[in-house]
Amino acid sequence: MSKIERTVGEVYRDDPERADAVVFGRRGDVSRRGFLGGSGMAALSAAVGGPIVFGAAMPSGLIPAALAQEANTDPPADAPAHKGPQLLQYPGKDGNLVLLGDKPLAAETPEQLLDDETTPTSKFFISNNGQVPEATKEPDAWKLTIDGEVNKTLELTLGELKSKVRPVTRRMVLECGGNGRSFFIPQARGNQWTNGGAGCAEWTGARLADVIRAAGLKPSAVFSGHYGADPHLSGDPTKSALSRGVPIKKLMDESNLIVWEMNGKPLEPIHGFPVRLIIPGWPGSVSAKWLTRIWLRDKPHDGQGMGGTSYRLAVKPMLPGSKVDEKNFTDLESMPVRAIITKPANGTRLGASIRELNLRGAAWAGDYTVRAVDVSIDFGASWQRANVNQPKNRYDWQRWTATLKLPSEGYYEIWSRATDSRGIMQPHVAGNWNPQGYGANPMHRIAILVG
Ligand SMILES: Nc1nc2c(c(=O)[nH]1)N[C@H]1C(S)=C(S)[C@@H](COP(=O)(O)O)O[C@H]1N2
Ligand SMILES: [Mo]
Repeated sequence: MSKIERTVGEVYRDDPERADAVVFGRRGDVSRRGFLGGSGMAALSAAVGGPIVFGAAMPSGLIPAALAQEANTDPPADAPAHKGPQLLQYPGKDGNLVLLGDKPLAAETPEQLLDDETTPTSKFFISNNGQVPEATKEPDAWKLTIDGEVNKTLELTLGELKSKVRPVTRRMVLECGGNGRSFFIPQARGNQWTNGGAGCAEWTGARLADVIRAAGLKPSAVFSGHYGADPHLSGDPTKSALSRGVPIKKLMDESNLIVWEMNGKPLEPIHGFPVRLIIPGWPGSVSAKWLTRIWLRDKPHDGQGMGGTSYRLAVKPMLPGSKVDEKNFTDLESMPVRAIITKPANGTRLGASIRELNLRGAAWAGDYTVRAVDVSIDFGASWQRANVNQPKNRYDWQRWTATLKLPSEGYYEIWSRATDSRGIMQPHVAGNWNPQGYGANPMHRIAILVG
């Protein structure tokens, strides 16, 4: 590595604003800043490993994708000093999930591992708020309670539930409410998910609405509260690790399932064995694992993870770090639209003669569908429409493909952005900052080097 290469790369990591000023022009001289030229281009090209083919279109303020990951994310405090993320070693996982947190356990799937139509369990992300409960030896004896604003409390075992219903299988996205959090500047509190706090698996179980109807929903029921068997991190038995819920309209959605199989096999212990909820489209935290109870309530649920700034967005924009006014917050409901490039991987190097790039990815949009995915090879100066598949069933993700021409050797950034069925599109950068970092869905960018 040449001296300048190290310098610019390091500066981008340590002080992106200064790096931007160095590369794009003198700080303060706003009129001269904007696009990359001359010496800035040379320095940046050296840092990213090759000439930036569409450098003339590169806007200032943009941390190159080749340098962005390190610039944005702090590794866990006890991560080894070497470069690169810490990988999770866990039974049933393939050793390539990125560890984001230890206690409680959280690990994400790098975008390039979300390249399967159906996400294998071995690659599926993990998000916990408490301890992992010990796996029961008698799954069919597991007790479920439906109580509160119902005509009669329903207590049944998983064995009874399985024998009473015709199981339904659906391929549906499960996505952590904090997915995309690492893209907030300044950094928001919590696990620093990139785009990999999501996966799309085949879930098998009973329709939740049928079970609730069997208990008889009273007109006074307005909200649910979900409980799992995982102990609080502190071990305090009077506290729950997580207990969230949804309004009745969402609860009774026919896509919601009480699930005992994932990808055709009994749930893995870490994914909620023997039984969990899947309430697709909304923050994953409403899909309680190790499910023990659904409490029908006559007011919005106030369990662990409800209220305050948890899983909530600011209604009016707030200044990062400013005092929180709880009245300015509302629950995050449908997850925002997102497209990811799953092939090639960020940082892929191609042979010097390659002039065509086949892209593949996935897109999803909470309660909505994806109307379009666009890709750009020139920092958003022009866009090309991708081919987007239909979902297999509601809440399935939509796989997409596109082919781009590469005019010459050099460094490229490929950007992808999706638009949902309402016409809402992913923004360039994470907007609407909030203290716990929900709702970040900026376009996905990958760096590609040809030659
Ligand atoms: N009982 C219980 N259920 C839970 C959680 C938890 O901590 N405890 N985490 C939730 C969160 S925040 C998410 S994103 C999803 C993640 O599901 P997974 O770990 O199976 O991928 O589970 C949800 N269900
Ligand atoms: Mo989550």
